[in-house]
Amino acid sequence: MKRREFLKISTALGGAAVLPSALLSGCAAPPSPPGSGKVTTTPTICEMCFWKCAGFVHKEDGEPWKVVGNPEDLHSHGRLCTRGTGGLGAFLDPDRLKRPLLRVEHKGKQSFREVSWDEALDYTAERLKRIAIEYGPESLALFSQCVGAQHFRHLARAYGSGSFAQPDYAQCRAAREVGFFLTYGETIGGQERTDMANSRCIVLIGTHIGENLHNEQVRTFTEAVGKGATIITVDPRFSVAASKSKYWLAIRPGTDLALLLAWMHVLVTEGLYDKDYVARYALGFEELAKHVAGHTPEWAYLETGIEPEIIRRTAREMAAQAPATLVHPGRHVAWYGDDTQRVRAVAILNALLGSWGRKGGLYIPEQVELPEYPLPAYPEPKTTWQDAHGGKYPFAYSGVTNELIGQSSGPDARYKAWLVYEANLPVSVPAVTEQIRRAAADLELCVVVDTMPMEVTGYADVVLPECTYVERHDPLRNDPQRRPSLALRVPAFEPQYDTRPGWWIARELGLRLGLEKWFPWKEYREVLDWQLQQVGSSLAEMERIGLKGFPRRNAEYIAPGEDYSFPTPSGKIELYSRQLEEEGFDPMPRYTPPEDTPAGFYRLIYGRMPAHSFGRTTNNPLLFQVMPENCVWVNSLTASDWKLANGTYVRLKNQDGVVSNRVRLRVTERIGPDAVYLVHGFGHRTPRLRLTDEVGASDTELITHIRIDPIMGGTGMRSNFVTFVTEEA
Ligand SMILES: Nc1nc2c(c(=O)[nH]1)N[C@H]1C(S)=C(S)[C@@H](COP(=O)(O)OP(=O)(O)OC[C@H]3O[C@@H](n4cnc5c(=O)[nH]c(N)nc54)[C@H](O)[C@@H]3O)O[C@H]1N2
Ligand SMILES: Nc1nc2c(c(=O)[nH]1)N[C@H]1C(S)=C(S)[C@@H](COP(=O)(O)OP(=O)(O)OC[C@H]3O[C@@H](n4cnc5c(=O)[nH]c(N)nc54)[C@H](O)[C@@H]3O)O[C@H]1N2
Ligand code: SF4
Ligand SMILES: [Mo]
Repeated sequence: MKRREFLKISTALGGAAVLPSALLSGCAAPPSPPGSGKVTTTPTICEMCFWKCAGFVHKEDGEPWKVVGNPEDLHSHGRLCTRGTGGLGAFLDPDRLKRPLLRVEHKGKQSFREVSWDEALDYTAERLKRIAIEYGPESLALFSQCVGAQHFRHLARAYGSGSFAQPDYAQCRAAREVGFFLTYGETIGGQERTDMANSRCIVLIGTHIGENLHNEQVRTFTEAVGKGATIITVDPRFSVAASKSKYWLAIRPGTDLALLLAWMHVLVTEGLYDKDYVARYALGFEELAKHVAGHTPEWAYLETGIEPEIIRRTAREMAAQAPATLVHPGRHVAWYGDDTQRVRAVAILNALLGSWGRKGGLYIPEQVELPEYPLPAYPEPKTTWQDAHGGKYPFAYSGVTNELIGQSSGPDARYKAWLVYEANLPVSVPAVTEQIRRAAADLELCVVVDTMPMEVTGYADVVLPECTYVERHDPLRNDPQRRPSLALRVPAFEPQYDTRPGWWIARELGLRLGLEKWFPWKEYREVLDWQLQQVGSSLAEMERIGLKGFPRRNAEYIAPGEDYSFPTPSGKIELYSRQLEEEGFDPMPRYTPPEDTPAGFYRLIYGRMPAHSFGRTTNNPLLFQVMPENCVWVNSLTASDWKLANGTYVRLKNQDGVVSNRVRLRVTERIGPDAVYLVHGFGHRTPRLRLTDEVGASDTELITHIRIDPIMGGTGMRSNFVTFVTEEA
């Protein structure tokens, strides 16, 4: 076959685009009130985002009815968000992948052919075997996310690969984890250990809770607001959280570190920090005091645009409520390329307030001690993702997507095969369009396991359609949290069409690759039951209750005056980081101003909205109805300069000349005149997503410039500027 062309899965393969009438609001009234038939409930874990709420799928007379939260679950507190409630839309989406697809070439033209599972799996395994012989198993790169990623990580490790990467590392929260790890010896974790329900003061830096809709985060934030906590929101945009705040600090984008240093300056110079906590637990206070001495609020004003008096007043409010003051660690922190240092400043500020390990600050989470199913050790790969980094990013704890993608083409390509599970790389990893194209042309094999015909499938040789989360078993959820618990996902429905669960796909590939000793079980249920038996439960019990709580072993807070050791090299909170210094980085967070905005351009910022998760839900027929397109937020002064009217369509053009799809204008005072805002996840370009193809603008396409964090490889994505193209829009 000639070089791999980007293929859009054609509509012809998919069948008619008829939505089940029950999904269309206002259509045929149900024959009887919901719930009056025979109702069955099955435990599930929501897969509509990464938060993993436990819940139940309700069927009525065998038909899908609704998904609800499990009241025992701290992630959800019994309530699912908009997207979780729309979860059945993923199951019912008529545009789902339905059968395995194989890239074929006929008379020089490439297309996908529907094939049997045997043909797709035999083909994949045969290629993988050849690749292992010719290039070594290390030449396989795995991109995978979410709960089901474990099945494919297991397969890849048994095969002999050691190269793993995922967009929720470099494009998401990794700088936060590294920043906190360097300071406290522990990360924040996928389920933030924030004790907001008990906070009396919460500081949100960027993080836009309420639009960013992780259930427990929203619930505990709301509880704090309800109890009258002081909320301080730092955001160039008047976010939903800003609207609940006593202080909205409309910061100049990219200058947050200046504000953080000035806050520390106030706490230190006014003696408002927690002296006992710092003396007892922290190392490097003297150096910190020296470092922040020059960072006065007056200095920060020139950088941030926030008045010195407001900086002082907010610092004093934080101190007044400490240690029940939480400076929220944020989540998506891949902003400006100095993100580990900015997050380090957040970590240090929390230490000055004495809030780590304290009620109302950051509590100490625990998880269940759950044994792994006994299996032989994996082969030791000769090279791993660390070699792909080539000595860069010394504090990385996972592969950086961009590096692995970049090393998948050309004569010296490190990677010859890709296995992609639940990651839409062309949409989730900005600024690599060309590298993805080159990789796709050069790879010996590209396998994509997905539920939808997303952009990433266009680069595949083989597309393996996974059934949706309500049709499968998956690994037990065992997240570190306030009260340890295990949660289970079991299928509520048989896999529809010719789709299969991830565990089955991984196992079938494993058997064909001669890796049967790593797959001694027939059904994943056996693994789940074995694990549950070890902790005094069983699959039968969990199939009934869905979630089981376990007692904590240790306290969730550090007691006042407790002799407590932190898992850092010094055993202390490292305000001054020798670890960074030894690798040649600034031991204290040092501020560098952002670049100037070119004349006639506006900084592109982006974020979330409650109805959607990234690009994965925009075609969901239920959620599409809630929010069918995104719009671009533009300040009214900017709009009047450009003579742009609210509600009309424009295109955005970035500093490199890339032009977006048409996108509707939202003229508003809620954003300053120096930036524009887009909700991420729209602007799909794949006709097989029939509701959402070409609808709205893609922030990813406009993010052609990234700033890489030298400490851990995070890809700062907020150094892009756009202007308006108004003709024919
Ligand atoms: N509904 C919904 N909820 C989600 C998700 C989803 O897809 N949909 N995704 C989840 C995931 S994985 C993540 S990582 C989180 C992401 O959610 P967050 O961690 O909250 O994301 P951020 O990028 O921190 O926040 C975006 C906000 O930052 C502001 N901002 C832009 N530039 C700057 C700046 O220079 N300084 C400051 N202070 N603020 C700035 C924007 O105006 C916007 O309000 O959301 C999670 N929750
Ligand atoms: N431009 C830009 N880029 C970003 C962000 C941004 O705000 N702007 N946010 C970043 C952040 S914070 C994150 S966490 C990442 C998220 O990155 P991704 O997780 O890659 O984002 P999604 O668009 O949700 O893509 C998930 C893919 O999984 C598929 N999928 C959904 N459910 C299943 C399933 O059950 N099984 C299988 N096999 N596949 C499934 C979807 O169809 C889709 O192809 O993106 C990052 N990239
Ligand atoms: S926060 Fe919403 S989408 Fe995410 S897991 Fe929970 S219910 Fe599902
Ligand atoms: Mo994320």
